Amino acid sequence: MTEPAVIRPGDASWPSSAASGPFTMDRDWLPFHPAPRKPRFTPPKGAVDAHCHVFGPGAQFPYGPERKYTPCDAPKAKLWGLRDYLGFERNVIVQATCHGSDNRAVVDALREADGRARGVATVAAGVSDRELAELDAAGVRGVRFNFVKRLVDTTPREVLLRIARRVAPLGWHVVIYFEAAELPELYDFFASLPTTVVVDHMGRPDVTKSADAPEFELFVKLMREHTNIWSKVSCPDRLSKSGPPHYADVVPFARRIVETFPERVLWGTDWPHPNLKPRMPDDGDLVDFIPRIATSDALQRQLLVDNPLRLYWRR
Ligand code: 0GY
Repeated sequence: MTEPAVIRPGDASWPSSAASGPFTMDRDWLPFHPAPRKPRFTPPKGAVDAHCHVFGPGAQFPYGPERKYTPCDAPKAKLWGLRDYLGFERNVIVQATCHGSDNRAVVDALREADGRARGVATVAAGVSDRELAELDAAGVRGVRFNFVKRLVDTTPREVLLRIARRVAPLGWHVVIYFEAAELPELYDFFASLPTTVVVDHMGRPDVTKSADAPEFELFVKLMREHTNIWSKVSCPDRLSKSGPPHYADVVPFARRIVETFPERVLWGTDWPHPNLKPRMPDDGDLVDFIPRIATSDALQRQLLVDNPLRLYWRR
């Protein structure tokens, strides 16, 4: 039986079916929400979910030997279904660490997306010009550098800088993922990157501190002093201690970034929400977070349409 090209929440085959192929999903893995609700907020026409992933399916696109977790499968058909269900038109698919630097699952999704998706890859130091050209042709527009120790082994900074210099002539950007406590140490390295730089999830602030406290001030300073640095105002579900459905404690942080740097912010669902505990978010709640952090039509349009189109769909 061939799989339908789009599987939506509410369809019988929407709920997760663990990991296929020779893989066993981690015992404590939480699959994505089995029945997300429809959001109340309607995204503007052309809206982009600029941070999401595909996992496998493992039987077709094996999880990488260097991975730190084995997830449930989260195939492209379900990503397209979620996109439609939540009211979005496009996706930016970010290579997840469970696939290492084997970008085949992302590339396959991009090729099927008919121009409605772009990608962010993970590449090894020895990546060839031909591989980069193939990724570019598929719709990849950036590479991700991950500094979160539970997700990846460390890559030396000179290697990362070399990769950044290789992709800069393609017009690609660098996505960086790190914990707020690491920012003082990484600040100068980030400032030295020769491309546009996009920070995942506002640099993961500790939201039990104030959005005006020194820790988040340092992140705001990084963005203020380096106009090539953007931020995703994503993942309230990862950052919040107050929790769903409103994620109230994350609002001051995200709102500050949206209002201070309206032309350099992106938003994404982070579906299928890797490693999230103790509960999966309802993706409808995540979409309803948007009007709390981007409080006017103009800000919402910049966040969801203008900015991602400028960064990912210039060509
Ligand atoms: C995210 C967050 C996480 C995982 C990954 O590539 C990944 O495995 O990014 C995480 O565990 O915090 O942005 O998807």
